[in-house]
Amino acid sequence: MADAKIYTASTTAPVNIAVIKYWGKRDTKLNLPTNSSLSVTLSQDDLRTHTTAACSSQFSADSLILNGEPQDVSGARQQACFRELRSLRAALEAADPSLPKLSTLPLKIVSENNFPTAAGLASSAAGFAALVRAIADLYQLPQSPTELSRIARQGSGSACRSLFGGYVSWEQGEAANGSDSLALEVAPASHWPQMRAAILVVSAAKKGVSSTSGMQATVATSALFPHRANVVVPERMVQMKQAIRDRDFETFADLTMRDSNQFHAVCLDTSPPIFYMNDVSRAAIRVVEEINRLAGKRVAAYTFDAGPNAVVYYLDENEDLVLGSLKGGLKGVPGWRASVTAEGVQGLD
Ligand code: 2P0
Repeated sequence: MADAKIYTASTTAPVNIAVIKYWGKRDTKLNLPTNSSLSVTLSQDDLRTHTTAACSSQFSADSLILNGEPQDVSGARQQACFRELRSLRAALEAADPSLPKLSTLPLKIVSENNFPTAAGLASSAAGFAALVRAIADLYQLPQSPTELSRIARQGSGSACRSLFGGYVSWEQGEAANGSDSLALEVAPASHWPQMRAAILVVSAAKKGVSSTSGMQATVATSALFPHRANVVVPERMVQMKQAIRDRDFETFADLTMRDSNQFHAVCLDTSPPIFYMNDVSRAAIRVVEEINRLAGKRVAAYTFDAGPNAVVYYLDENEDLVLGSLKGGLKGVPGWRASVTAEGVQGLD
């Protein structure tokens, strides 16, 4: 009689918010980017995906349930992750015939976000990082977070950065097969524990233009884009890594704000133009610029992804000043705080 056991593993994965932005693919199938990027992983207290992966001969087909809603798993992204993880498991099973043959069993993935999905809060990053880690744990794979980041990248580019906590780079790589396009830890969260991030939820609505289609429209039509990808970002990656190593908040803040603004500039330079920020987003920029002007130095840094919501980085010594000014200057916008997490994905079993 066939083994009808249900094997399970659960995990949580954090959101990461880029300070040097990923925008543009050189290979849309493998999610290979046109430039490297760098992010800060946020605390799981506020924003995280919880995922349970199960496999059993009792299941009839692969399935995925996100926030209680069945999702299509036939898409290339999910299929790529399932295929790669299964082949790693199959290699283990081939090397040790006493292992249960999990690689051939249907998978059932159940995932919950504790924040709005597809609202520009990096939900796909946490989602695919959790999916990959949960299945890797289910299969008891020995691969490192960097090795798993190659697989998570194929689910969603930014997901590769959520395999680590703290400060994480995604090195764009050169290989056509993506073997060197992976995430590396720049510094753990403990390196700079004073870092804080305030998330201002301007809108929880789904974004109008998906990142995947928006970035390809930018690659195809923006005249500014090649300069950003080929000249500006490579220099900024070097400077940002150094600023993090030196715990130099002024430089970190300057680069973060410039990079957010340049990302939104190439969106505006896309034809037709893409607008992710709105009037409240621009009001948040003005408040942060004013905080820094009054302080006489950069004590706060805004950044915006593919949506209107702001993330403002600051050091804990400036918390009262920054949060007080944001609340005073942006009446009615709920904000909350998330410290930088010490860990990336966490196995729960
Ligand atoms: C980032 N974003 O670096 C940038 C900044 C949005 C703005 O990564 O097509 O959802 O799944 O690889 O990862 C959003 O893009 O796109 C993103 P896909 P993804 O965080």
